Amino acid sequence: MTSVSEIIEQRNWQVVEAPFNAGKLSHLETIFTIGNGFLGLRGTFEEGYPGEMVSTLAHGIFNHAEGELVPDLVNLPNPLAVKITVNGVEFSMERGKGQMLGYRRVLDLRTACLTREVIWHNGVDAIVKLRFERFASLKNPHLVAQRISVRALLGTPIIRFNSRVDGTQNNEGVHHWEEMQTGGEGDLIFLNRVTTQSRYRIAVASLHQFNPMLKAELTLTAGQPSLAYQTSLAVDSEVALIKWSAIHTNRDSDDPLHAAQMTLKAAQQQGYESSYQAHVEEWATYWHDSDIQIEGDETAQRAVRFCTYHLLIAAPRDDDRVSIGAKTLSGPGYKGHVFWDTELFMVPMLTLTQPKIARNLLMYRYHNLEGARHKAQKSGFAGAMFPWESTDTGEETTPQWTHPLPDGTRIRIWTGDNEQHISTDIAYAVMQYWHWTGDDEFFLKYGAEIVLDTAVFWGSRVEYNADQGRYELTNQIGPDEYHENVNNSVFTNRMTQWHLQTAITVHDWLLREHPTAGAGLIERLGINTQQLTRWRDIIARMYLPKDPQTGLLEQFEGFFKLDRIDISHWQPRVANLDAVLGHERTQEVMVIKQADIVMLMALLGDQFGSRAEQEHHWTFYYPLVDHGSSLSPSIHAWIAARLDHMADAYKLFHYAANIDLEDLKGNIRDGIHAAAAGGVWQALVFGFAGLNLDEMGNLRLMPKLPSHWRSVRFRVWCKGQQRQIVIGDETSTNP
Ligand code: IFM
Repeated sequence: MTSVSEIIEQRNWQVVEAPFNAGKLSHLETIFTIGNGFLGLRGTFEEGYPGEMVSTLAHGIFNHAEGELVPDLVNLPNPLAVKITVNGVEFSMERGKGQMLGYRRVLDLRTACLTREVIWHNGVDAIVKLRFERFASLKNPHLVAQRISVRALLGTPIIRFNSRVDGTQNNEGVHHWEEMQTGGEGDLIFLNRVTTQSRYRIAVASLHQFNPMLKAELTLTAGQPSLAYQTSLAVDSEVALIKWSAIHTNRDSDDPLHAAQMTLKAAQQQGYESSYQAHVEEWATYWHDSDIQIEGDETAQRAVRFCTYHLLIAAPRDDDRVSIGAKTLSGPGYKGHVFWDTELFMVPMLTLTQPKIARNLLMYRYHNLEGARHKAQKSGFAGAMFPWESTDTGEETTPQWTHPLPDGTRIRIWTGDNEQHISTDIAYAVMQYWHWTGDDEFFLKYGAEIVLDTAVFWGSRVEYNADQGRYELTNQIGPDEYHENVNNSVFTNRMTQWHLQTAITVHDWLLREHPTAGAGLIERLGINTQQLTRWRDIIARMYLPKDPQTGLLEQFEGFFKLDRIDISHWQPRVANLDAVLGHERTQEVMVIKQADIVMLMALLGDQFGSRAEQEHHWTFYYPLVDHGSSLSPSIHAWIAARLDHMADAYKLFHYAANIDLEDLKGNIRDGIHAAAAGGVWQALVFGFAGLNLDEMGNLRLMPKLPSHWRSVRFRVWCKGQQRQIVIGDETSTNP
């Protein structure tokens, strides 16, 4: 018999939809995405519905279609498509097409397996139970497996399966493919394609199995190869289709089609159960390292696991030339582009729980240094200036304009030009990775170069104001993107100061610990005594606007002169305040999009200032924030916990953790808010648990748990050792 605690434990690993919710189709497609760090498949249904957003994405496959402003992460052919007819009536959950007698869909986070069970009357002469199961193998990331069974509950129906590789998909109307081959033979169908501009080649192939095998009917329509199978069922008997699909690209193989065929052959030989077991075992190791257990709060427990799941399915395990886009591989939002979201929100969780993956993500930036150098050079600067939005080349890929508004006008997007703090965000993530892992090999060969060459950029970017005798940064966008092209954003100026200080430390470490390699790198980057002197001067005389009366840092020059408005006046609402107030008015008021000065507090901790100074800034800035970005609540939760504002901390944490499960931003159809997911982990670990690594490399805990939480447990890697953290009755950190 299953005990209550086992039932609760199972429930805490599951996201369930029951009954069917046709009105939340695209919300749930995002939620029910499966993936394995190589590819992501949205949770669309096998049979297809109007209004669905079918999406199969693989890291790194970008294409810049003619006439488009920027590249897209390309929507690949859909391998999941299977239509089923029962005595000639096509299975559908739409109203009026047969009758649904039961429905339950479950995403099991522990096994990363999506199942759906439907009891369906075909409206004429049969009732069947359909069961759909799918997983994207974590053992072999090129493999997707589906098992679809149909059991006759009433009648003796003829069941027909029509399985396709569906190449009709595009990116919201933008086409990226040239067809090379639509093919099939026996129980195999495939598509072989190439992207129009980037020339990535890709093969998607599916192999079908029944036991005993059924006769296959092959149809080769261009871009949509299909196989049909038919059988009749006696009452209470069942037929099951196993559909194996393989996706390979020329990023992983010279001959993607051949590689796909080999993957399918191996899967078939291994068999479904064994493949599934191998996948589940791999997930068990993932969860062993990355799970956080919360006792006393089921909602938080499930939401935190949901966030962790979505980060893990998007995290590239075997590829260090790709990174995680702001919407992971779960939808078309931001066209798959990579932002600061990755380094400041997602990488920290991976650095501490999956350091090899964190390293891969940082290597992506290393490999793209040439693009960053090119961007700096084009803008008249030295060193490396990373793009605000990044794809596969390291070149800037932020669009310069929005799509036309209803009145036909378009708004200029300035982030690609002026949100330059991204370079420091990346350097910060490199330093944090090095600090926690002690991975000197990475740092010496790659990390130091990122930190130093981005410092070279800042050295050339910072402007000297001779009248004031200080260094400044004009025309910037800080994290508060409501206020564009401002002068002396405190976040950017202070982080630049941190960056240059860090670069000097790195410079000295290189010469001390690795004199030959270090001197070689320093010379190659053109860093000389004169430059170091300038860096020191910038550190000493960087302008941080501050009100001398109140002692408050001014978010940027002029911020305190803006109109003060009471943002609670517009509550409750889902729309961001800039949409309510309009772009122009937003520039004139003291409303903050997301953690800005508060983000600085999170990144710098005690270096920001004393506890009293932090409290002073929190009191002023917290009421001004609109959380217009999903990145904001988790960072505020972290700082609220550190400052003992526990009610606010929990409220913000809860909001961040449920942002996608409850579609709190109203745009989940575009994909998962991955930064929020990573921020939730940080709010819990750095905020509630107060985990820190001191200067001597010792782990420190300063727990401040929500009062109804009985305990929290998690593991972190620190300098090559895994440590278990238990906070609760007996708080401890065990090796
Ligand atoms: O990077 C963020 C940005 O800071 C706020 N708007 C959304 C972007 C992608 O998540």
